Amino acid sequence: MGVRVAVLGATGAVGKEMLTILEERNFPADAIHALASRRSIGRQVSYGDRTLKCVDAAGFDFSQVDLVLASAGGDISREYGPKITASGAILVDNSSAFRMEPDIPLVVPEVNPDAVDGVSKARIIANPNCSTIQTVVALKPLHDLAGITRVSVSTYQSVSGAGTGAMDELWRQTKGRFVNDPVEKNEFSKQIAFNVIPRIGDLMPGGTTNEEWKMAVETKKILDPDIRLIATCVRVPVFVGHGVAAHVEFAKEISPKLARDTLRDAPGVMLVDNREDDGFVTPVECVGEFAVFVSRVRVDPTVEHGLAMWIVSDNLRKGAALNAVQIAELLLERNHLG
Ligand code: A2P
Ligand code: 11C
Repeated sequence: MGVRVAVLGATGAVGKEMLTILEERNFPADAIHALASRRSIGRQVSYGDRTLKCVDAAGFDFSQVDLVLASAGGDISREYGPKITASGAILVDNSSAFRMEPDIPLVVPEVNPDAVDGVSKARIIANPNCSTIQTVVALKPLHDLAGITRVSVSTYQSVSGAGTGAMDELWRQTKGRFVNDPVEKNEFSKQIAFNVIPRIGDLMPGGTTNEEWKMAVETKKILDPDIRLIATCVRVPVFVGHGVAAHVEFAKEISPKLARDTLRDAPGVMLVDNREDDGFVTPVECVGEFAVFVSRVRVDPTVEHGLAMWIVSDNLRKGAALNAVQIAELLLERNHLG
């Protein structure tokens, strides 16, 4: 039996990828609806070779669908979540609105697939933050092997993580530099073209940003509550693809060779670590790919059992839309849909 699906935020950077990936992976959709704001009524979005006309989410009857994949921001998810679940549909939500709710599973299928069975409580599954997803996919097999105790990450996050408006801002500022236009800032508080910004999300008391906080608490919820993680999250002038430099401490000895051999076979991971000048993956090379790429695995000699590595992935795909579609596939496999 097929599933009736709606994508909420279908005109957005992630929503468009959700539609593309549902089609690419032959998700058995009996019907598919593209929902956005009233601004987008009638706008066409691609679903494989077909085009769908967007409808206003506000007027949509959610009892027509079994599953909603949402990526329209936290406020919209909070507004529509109760309506969606009350109508009987399951919500897979890409925003941060519900991630830390105890009754709502936060799922990365390669890491904690069994958590999807918790969907019966609230009928919502939360999709984690993009930089968290790629980090835990790479860490999980190493944690199983040698017990991770602490992680320190610096992220290099592309502007698409902040949506279509942010991509447009990088483009405009970059172009503007060559024709001497003044720098206009709407999406980012500082210039992003030819610059890097060590602030993603709002600053919290104590000086951490909420993006950094999310990486720490989401990693605990998905992978292991005992793992301590400190992050510095940085926006870089890249359109798509997040990089993460991770320094990982283990309870037990783990050699780079064993780590590489393990990562080579790990689900969702592509090891590209050739120990030559170009033997690593950069963000532009992972655009459009499904995998989390791991490169530059090496000893961290400053701690007793430590490894350093570089982790990169398409933030719109594995970091968002692909992970959401994989959750939908899991829900289907485990008879939670239909
Ligand atoms: P719209 O294009 O109609 O504004 P991005 O993350 O790329 O910025 O995309 C945000 C997505 O969220 C878009 O699809 C946008 O639709 C959607 N969205 C924003 N506000 C609303 C709303 N009030 N109701 C439904 N969808 C919304
Ligand atoms: C970024 N990681 O790159 C953010 C986007 O909690 O889902 C995703 C924010 C979130 O800006």
